[in-house]
Amino acid sequence: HEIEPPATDLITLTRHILSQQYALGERAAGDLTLLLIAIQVTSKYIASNVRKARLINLVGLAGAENVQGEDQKKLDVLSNDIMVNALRASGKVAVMVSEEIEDAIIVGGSKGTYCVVFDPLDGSSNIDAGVNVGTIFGVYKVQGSSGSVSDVLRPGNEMVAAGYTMYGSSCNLVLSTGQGVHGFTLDEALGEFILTHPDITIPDRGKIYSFNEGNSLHFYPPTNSYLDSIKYPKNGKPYSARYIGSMVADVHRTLLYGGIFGYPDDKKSKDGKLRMLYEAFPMAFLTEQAGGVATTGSQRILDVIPKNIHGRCPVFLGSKEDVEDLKKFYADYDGEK
Ligand code: P6P
Repeated sequence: HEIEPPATDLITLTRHILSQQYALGERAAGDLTLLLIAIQVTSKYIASNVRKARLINLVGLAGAENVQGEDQKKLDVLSNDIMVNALRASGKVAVMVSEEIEDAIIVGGSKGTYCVVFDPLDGSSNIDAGVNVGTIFGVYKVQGSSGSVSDVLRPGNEMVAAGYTMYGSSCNLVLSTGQGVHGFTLDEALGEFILTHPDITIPDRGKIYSFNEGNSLHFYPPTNSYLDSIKYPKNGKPYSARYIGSMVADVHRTLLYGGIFGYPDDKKSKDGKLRMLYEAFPMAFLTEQAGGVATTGSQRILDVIPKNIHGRCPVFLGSKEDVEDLKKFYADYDGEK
C-alpha cells in the first residue's frame, strides 16, 4: 500500500486570500488582505487560549490573579481584548463593534478603510462543558468617512467579507469574501490555516432541524406548524433534531450537512435572541454564498437595516428548500406578532 507523499502545494489561508484578491485585480497585498491576516492571527491566539483554558483556570468567572497580578480575565473578555488590539494595530480599521463592548469603538485618526463587527467568543456559556465555541466576524468597507457608528448601521448586504472560527476538536476557520465559502483547518505544528474545505456548498435540502424547542411554549403558530410538518410528515421520514446551543457549531454543521437552523422571534423574545451585526449578518452572508437561504421569516436577513449596534433579529437559515418551506408557513400567517 503506497504511503501518500506529503502534499507539496499547501494552500494556506494567506495564499488563498491573496489569490482571491489577485482575481479581483488587486495586485498588491491590499488592505482587505492585511485585515484578514490580522483576523487570522487573532483566531490562532484565541484558539491557543481556549485549548488551554481549563489548564490555566481561564474558564468560569474572573477573580483569580494571574502572574502579573492582573485580574484573571474570563475567556470571552480575553478574546475581546485580543481582537480589539490586533484590529487597532492593523491600521485598516475605522470602526469596531464587539458583542462584549456597549459602544462602537471609533479608531481615532484612523485612515482605516474597514469596519469590523465581531463576537469574540460566541457560545462562551458552553465553555465549561467543553462544547465548541467560536469567533464570528463581518467586514464593511468604509465609504470615505473618518469613522462613525453610521458606518456600521448598514444592511448586511453591504458586507464585503464574513467568517467564523470554530474552536473544537480541531480549529476551523470558514471565510467568504463574496467569492464562495472556503474552510480552513489550523495545523498547529505549522501555525497555518490550511484549505481543507474548498467551495463549501450547502445541500438544497437536508434532514436536520436545529431549534431550541425548549422555547416552543413561546413560539408563534407558524414556527410550531413548520416544525410539526417535519416532525410528523405526511410522507417521508421525520427530520432529526440537532441543537448544540453554540451558533458557530450549529451553523457549521448546517453548512456542511444541510437542513435548517432557527432562532425564532417569539412571545418572550420579540426580536429573537441573535444579534444582527455580528451573528445574523455574517452567518447569513456565508449561508447565501454557500447557496443557501437566510431569512427573518418575513424578509431576507441581509436586507435588514440595524437601528442600533446590538440589535437583534429572528434567524432561519440553511438549505434553500427547507428555508423556503418555512417561509410558506410565515407568509400564510397574519396572526399575533
Ligand atoms: P439558547 C450562545 O449563547 C448564543 O448566543 C448562540 O451561540 C446560540 O445559538 C444561542 O445563544 C443559544 O441560545 O437560548 O438556545 O441557549
